[in-house]
Amino acid sequence: MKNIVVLISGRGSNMEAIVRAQIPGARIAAVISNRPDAAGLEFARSHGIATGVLNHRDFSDRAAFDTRLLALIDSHAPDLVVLAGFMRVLTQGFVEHYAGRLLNIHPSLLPSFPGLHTHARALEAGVGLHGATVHFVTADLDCGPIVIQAAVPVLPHDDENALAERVLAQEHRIYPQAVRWFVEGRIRLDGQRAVVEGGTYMPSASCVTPALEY
Ligand code: NHR
Ligand code: GAR
Repeated sequence: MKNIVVLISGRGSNMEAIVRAQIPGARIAAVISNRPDAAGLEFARSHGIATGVLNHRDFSDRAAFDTRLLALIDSHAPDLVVLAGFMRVLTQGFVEHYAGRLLNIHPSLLPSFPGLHTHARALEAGVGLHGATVHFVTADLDCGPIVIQAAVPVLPHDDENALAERVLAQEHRIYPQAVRWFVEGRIRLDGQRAVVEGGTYMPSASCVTPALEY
C-alpha cells in the first residue's frame, strides 16, 4: 500500500475525486488543511480518514509553518503528498524534502497563467483553450514537471464561474489518473520532465473531445 497525504484549503472536491476513485494500492492516510473551516475536512471525517488542521495564521513566518506541516505530514509516513486546492506557497526546504513525491493540480494550461485567478486571466487574455495541469511541485511556483493536462474550450458567453466549472470537471478526471500512475510506479522524472511509462493514454484525443460536448 502507498500512503497518500492530501493537503487542502477549502472545498476539497479534488480530494473527494481521489478518494472516490478507490485507486488500487493507494491508502488515503490523512487529509490536512491550513484552514480550520475547510469544507473538505467534513467529507474526510465522514469517510473515516484521519484529518489534521494547521492554521498558518498561528505562525509568524512561512518557514515555521512549513516545519510543523512537514512533521505532521511525515507522522503519516507518506509515499505521496498531493496538493488539492492548497493555497499556501511552500518554502524551498519543504519542497525539496518531498522531491519527486509532491503533486499539485493547477487550474490552467501551464506554463500559461501560473499563480492565482487563472480563469479571470484566461478570459481577459481571450484564449480559446483553457484547462488544468497536474505537475510535480518544485520551488519555482507552478513550474514543476508536467504529468498530465486537460483542455477545455472557452465559450462565447463564459464568465469566470462557468469556465471554472468546466475546468473543474476535467480536474476531477485527471488528478485521480495522475495519482493512479504514481501508485503504479509509472511516472519517471527525466531531468526537468515527467515521463509516463507505457502510456496508452492519448491526452489530446481524450481530453479535448469530451469537453467539446458542451
Ligand atoms: N509551493 C511551491 N514552492 N511550488 C509550487 O509550485 C506550489 C507551491 C504551493 C502551492 C499551488 C499553486 C496553484 O496551483 C502551489 C504550488 C497558492 C498561491 C498563492 O499565491 C500560488 C500558487 C498556488 C497556491 N498563495 C498565497 C500565499 O501567500 C495565499 C493565497 C490565499 O490564501 O488565498 O501563499 O495555483
Ligand atoms: C481547483 O480548481 C484547483 O485547481 C484550484 O483551486 C480549486 C480547488 O478546488 N487550485 C488553486 O487555485 C491552487 N492555487 P477543490 O478544493 O474543490 O479541490
